[in-house]
Amino acid sequence: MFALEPEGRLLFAASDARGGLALWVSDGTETGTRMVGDIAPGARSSNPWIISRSGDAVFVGADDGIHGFELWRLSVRLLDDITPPTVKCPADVTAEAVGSLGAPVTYEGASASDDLTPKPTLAYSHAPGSVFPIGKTRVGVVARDGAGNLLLGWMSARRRRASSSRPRGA
Ligand SMILES: [Ca+2]
Repeated sequence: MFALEPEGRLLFAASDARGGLALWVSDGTETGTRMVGDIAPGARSSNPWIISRSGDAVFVGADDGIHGFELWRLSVRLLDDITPPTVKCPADVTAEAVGSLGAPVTYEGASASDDLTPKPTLAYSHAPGSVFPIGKTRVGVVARDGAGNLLLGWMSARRRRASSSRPRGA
């Protein structure tokens, strides 16, 4: 256990079926007690070990299940951030194929904003400029803030056959 003063929070390792042994924070209330991120996703345990604090940073040793036991840095300011970013997806895009194959579709990227992270990161299931097959493709957009809160948004890109390749009536 590790007391955060003057914030009046307690950091500790706890285990539940959903997150394995993970890092938790509590302000002493039920609603204020929750897992901090999930360093080792799913039920895998990250076995966190709280080392020290320096200013806004808390240093934690933890195993994400991929890279072994490593040092992680948490922002105390971001511990209170449980609100995911909002994401604004561009309008659906329709582009014309060249011939019968798919072709790159360029679209304006999404934008995200967050209550505490100035620039949330954005990741796409199909990046702008990817080759899309003919037909409608759903594009997932994930916005992530500095505290690891995620929001998934969707947009669509439709690639239709080039008009000159459409079969004409006999
Ligand atoms: Ca946030």
